[in-house]
Amino acid sequence: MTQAMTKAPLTLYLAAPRGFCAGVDRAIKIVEMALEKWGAPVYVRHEIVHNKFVVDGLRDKGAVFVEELEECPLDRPVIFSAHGVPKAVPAEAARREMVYVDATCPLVSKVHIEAARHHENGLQMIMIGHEGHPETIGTMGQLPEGEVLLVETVADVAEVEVRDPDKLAFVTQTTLSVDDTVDIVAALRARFPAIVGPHKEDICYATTNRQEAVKAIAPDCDALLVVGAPNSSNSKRLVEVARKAGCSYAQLVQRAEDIDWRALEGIRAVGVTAGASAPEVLIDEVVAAFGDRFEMTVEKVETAQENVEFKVPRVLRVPA
Ligand code: 10D
Ligand code: SF4
Repeated sequence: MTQAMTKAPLTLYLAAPRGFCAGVDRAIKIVEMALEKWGAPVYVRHEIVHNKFVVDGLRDKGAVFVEELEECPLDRPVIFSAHGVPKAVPAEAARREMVYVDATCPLVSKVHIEAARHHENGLQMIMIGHEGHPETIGTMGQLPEGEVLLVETVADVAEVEVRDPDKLAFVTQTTLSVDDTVDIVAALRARFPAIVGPHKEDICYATTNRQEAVKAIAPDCDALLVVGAPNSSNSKRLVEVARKAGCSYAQLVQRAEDIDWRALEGIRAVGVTAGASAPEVLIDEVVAAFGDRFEMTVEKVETAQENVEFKVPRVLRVPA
């Protein structure tokens, strides 16, 4: 006689906002519209956003992903990723007379402009960001080599050697942990009382909202999964935020196949969210995988509503 398997009950807290932000949405549209306008291949410098599923989908449509401008032929359009590029990159594309479209998120470009303005006003720049991340490279690359000092931690603030403590300004990466950044900014202001900067930091609305939503669900979750890629800064921060907010088992998963079901045995409540570069279909896939294994009740927990939209560059809005 076969025994009917009964599924264990599970509450799945679905965080909102989660997933795509306005900058990611715009960047993907830029590649799609460029393919429509110019046909394939269209080159993209760096992953347009940090998500393999998105990148693979665009590659299937004719996008070619490269890391350096030098890898692009002169006679095909090139798109710069949402994370931003050093000033030298569009300058070189223009020198080579290439057609290029900048998909840098307008909220990242805003930080570029801030950095340039402070520099013109004679202030030395400090950037709070993660070393080697393309956004950090892009923002630091708005000013001449060596002009921007990078700090990653409170400990770095104590070490940083500045030209003149009275002539300083700071900017930040847009995808940092809000809480960690409060401490770093406080350390900067304590050591350099004259430092000029944004009111708080340059973390964007999408990063802030996704972290807030995670904080709202994490204390009630036995486990929390963040749909996102291992190279996605904002997604990795969501895992850290979940752990700090009281959910010790918080993991990044790219897709349902990455879920470690053995580690989830016996859980009663799981949280699901997604980084700003993770498409909703992947979140649906993860939720459905829980539905297959548990008697699942989904509870949406919404801590903010978003209605931000960015236009694509004009060149793509006019016919070829
Ligand atoms: O690594 P990341 O969080 O900066 O980038 P991702 O592509 O995952 O998400 C979009 C965020 C951007 C483009 C930086 F603001
Ligand atoms: Fe723009 Fe923020 Fe999205 Fe980055 S995470 S692309 S800054 S909206």
